[in-house]
Amino acid sequence: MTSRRLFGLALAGCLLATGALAADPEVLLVIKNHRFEPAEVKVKAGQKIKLVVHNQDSTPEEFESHSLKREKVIPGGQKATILIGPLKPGRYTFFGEFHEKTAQGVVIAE
Ligand SMILES: [Cu+2]
Repeated sequence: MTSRRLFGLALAGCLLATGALAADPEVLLVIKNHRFEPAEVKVKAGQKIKLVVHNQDSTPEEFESHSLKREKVIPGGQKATILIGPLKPGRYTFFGEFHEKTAQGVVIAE
């Protein structure tokens, strides 16, 4: 096999690997002024989702959801990735445990 052909195969392998990663959709959630933006996140049911939570406040927040069975502290100014799903169709509420009065949101899987 020529080296050019080997290179071609390696490239095809990379593209396939990238495709596999892209299969888990990413949803960006921002925390700002102790609120989640957006407060309502729509996702596809039956699929794994990467929630990327960017805490733009200077204080830490804890993403917490009983229905999603997740909790994670995100320091001020930091990002955290939270893997959820695959979810059945429905509503999954979450909140910021450190600012529960204002930091409220819901993941809607459909
Ligand atoms: Cu907690």
